[in-house]
Amino acid sequence: MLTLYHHPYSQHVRRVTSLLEEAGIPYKPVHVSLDNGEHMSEAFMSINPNHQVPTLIDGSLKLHESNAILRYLCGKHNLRKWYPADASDAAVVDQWLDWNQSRLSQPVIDIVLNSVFLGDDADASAIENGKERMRELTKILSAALRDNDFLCGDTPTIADLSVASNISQLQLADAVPDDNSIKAWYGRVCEIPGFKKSLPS
Ligand SMILES: N[C@@H](CCC(=O)N[C@@H](CS)C(=O)NCC(=O)O)C(=O)O
Repeated sequence: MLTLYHHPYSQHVRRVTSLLEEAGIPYKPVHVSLDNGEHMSEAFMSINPNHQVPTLIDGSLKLHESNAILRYLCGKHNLRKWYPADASDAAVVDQWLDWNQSRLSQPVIDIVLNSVFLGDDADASAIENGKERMRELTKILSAALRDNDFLCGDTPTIADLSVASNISQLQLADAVPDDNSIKAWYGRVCEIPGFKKSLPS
């Protein structure tokens, strides 16, 4: 059985859990206490030297990077509706997966970490800077969703699970973009049972 090292408030884990739950793939969740520094332990670093969750173990395969894990699961379990076989369709999914990592991720981390988790150590300028960057990203995401129910067309793909996991993180800081297309799309993703199950209770 697969083992997934996770933390309930990790947006990067959330996208993986969503897919595992939605596809009904059995897995053993192992909680890594980021709060107590367990991710920096020798034992965990031997599994993932980047000291990060999610980390997936499947037999002899040890895999980190949430989007790589998503693609692996789709390939292994032939989840073509979540990650299409057609090269151009898959490329559009990849585009949004990469956009999520390279553009959306950091402002989300800056806003949420500093507004919710760092307490007295919070950096107010990082929050402001993150919100400023979010204004541009909101326009890009909103335009992509204007004519489509989901990022890559009429049905959800792993791109939606990945990007929506960051939007759900913004909810913690009450910073979900105030945009009708994004809110309607996020509502649709939240109706996906696997995504719903991945949200912290
Ligand atoms: N690029 C990685 C990022 C994973 C990540 O940043 N995980 C956070 C939790 S949300 C973590 O484990 N942080 C601990 C650390 O970086 O030391 C991915 O997509 O999986």
